[in-house]
Amino acid sequence: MTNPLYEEFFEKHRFSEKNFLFLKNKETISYKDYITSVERISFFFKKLGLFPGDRVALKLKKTPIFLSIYGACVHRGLIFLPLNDGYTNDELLYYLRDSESKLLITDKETSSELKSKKLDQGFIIETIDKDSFGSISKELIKDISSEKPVSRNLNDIAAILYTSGTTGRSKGAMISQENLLSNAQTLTEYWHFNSEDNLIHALPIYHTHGLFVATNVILLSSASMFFLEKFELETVFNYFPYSTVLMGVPTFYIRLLDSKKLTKKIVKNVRLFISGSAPLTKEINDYFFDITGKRILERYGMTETNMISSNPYKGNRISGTVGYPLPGIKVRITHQDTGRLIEKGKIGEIQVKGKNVFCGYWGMPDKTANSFTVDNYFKTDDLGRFNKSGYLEIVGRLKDLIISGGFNIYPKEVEDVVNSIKGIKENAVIGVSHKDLGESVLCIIVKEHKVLIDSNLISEILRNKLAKYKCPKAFIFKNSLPKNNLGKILKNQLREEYKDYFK
Ligand code: MLC
Ligand code: AMP
Repeated sequence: MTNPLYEEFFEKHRFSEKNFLFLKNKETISYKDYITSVERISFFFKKLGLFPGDRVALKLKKTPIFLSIYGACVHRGLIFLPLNDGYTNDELLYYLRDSESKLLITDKETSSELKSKKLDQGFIIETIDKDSFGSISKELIKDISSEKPVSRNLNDIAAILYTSGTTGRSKGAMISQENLLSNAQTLTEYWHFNSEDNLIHALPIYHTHGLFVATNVILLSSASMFFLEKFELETVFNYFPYSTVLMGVPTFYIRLLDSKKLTKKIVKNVRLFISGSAPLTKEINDYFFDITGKRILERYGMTETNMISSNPYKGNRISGTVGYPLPGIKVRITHQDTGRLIEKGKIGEIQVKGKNVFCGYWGMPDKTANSFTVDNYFKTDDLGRFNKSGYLEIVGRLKDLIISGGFNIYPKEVEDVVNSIKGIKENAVIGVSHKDLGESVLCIIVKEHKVLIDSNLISEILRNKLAKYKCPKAFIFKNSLPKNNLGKILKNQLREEYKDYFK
């Protein structure tokens, strides 16, 4: 019986007294205790009647038990399906129904709300609170004899991560054991992770960055993490002297640079600063280097592909680029209309092939087929080029997507909700440059004639339907929107007109 992911990430730590997590309240969790909780939860899943391949959805705050549930799913061959804890019930129910999840693990508040509205049909609910109390916690104190992990092979699906689409419904990216294992092995080696490392983990753990890039690399290299509930500037500064690596989105670095506490001395022990999920400007990267003497390593990835490229660990890290394709991963640039390969240096769509690339969208064979070329390259919808030294530069996106503080927001999803509000004739949602978040969401609205509706009311309606990070930070009312001859809204014109709005 084998289960490659369980063996590489979890099983080997079974007897290790080493600290896996350092928590803010000064508590620590050893690898051994972590694996015990993983196996107890796995046993609980068995008692619930779950079978390999069943989907287990999580909508929980960031706590250590989240990571135990991840391990338990791998142990039991279940498909791990983490969700943003800020999702509204509408959003949550879409994911549960689309994935046909058998189990939802959430906080008591969400559970009571779903039950009281009779929305808990078709799945079991178990609870965990912020303080790790709830129906699952009881299982953690039970003494159970350990069981062997369920047999799995590298092609089996280990997780589904939902990613929104420019059009239509959100898609569940099916990620196999091989996708996760191969990428973690590559990154561990490329970024020189070892058991002496202490990573500051301040990212959310429902996205590939905080979950798979950060956590898997730590598990594989038997290193430790300072496990923060979220990015808190002061706590991060307190941890710097004891840390060796920080992984973050550009907003982390923008906020660090805003503080006078950032000095060469405080980051003396940090061997590596990594940035990804959104573009890191050359200015921020160079300024960080001026202040700290350390060059941030920028890398590029996607939910569907895990990590694709990285600046080198040794050698020149070039700001404004995302480095070389990672070992074993093929990256090519093709003409965005014809799909033909184009000359080096020219801009086109970035396409990717390798063991890192996901297995398709859950229940969407047509969308899956459309996302791959005939020779099996994944079409990223990102625009880029290779510079003369072979470094990849991302220069734009074919998809209408806003990346705010590392979170992806699809304008179409927000526009549809705004349009559904009575009294609104039409609207356009655009991303506008923002000092802290990189880009932020602006909504330009045309109201029906003589309708009394203001931004407070619209904002309130949106907050009931969409996670907060998707909600526009400002609304502008106009008499009309600029359009071309075919009636398509000219978003570029709007982006240009409002480019300084958040400055
Ligand atoms: C929080 N808010 C945001 C936001 N984060 N709004 C827009 N964009 C964001 N990124 C909202 C909250 O809902 C809240 O609204 C208000 O802003 C303040 O919330 P907060 O909790 O205090 O925010 P803060 O802690 O400041 O969070 C900002 C952040 C965080 C940048 C630290 O968003 C973050 O950790 N982002 C990382 C995202 C990430 O991991 N992406 C990886 C995706 S994977 P209100 O109304 O209540 O005030 C991927 C692939 C790859 O992209 O390559 O990695
Ligand atoms: P997601 O769908 O949340 O996984 O987001 C993936 C997208 O984030 C990619 O397709 C890119 O558009 C963007 N992205 C990730 N890393 C970088 C980076 N270093 N620079 C620019 N964009 C990035």
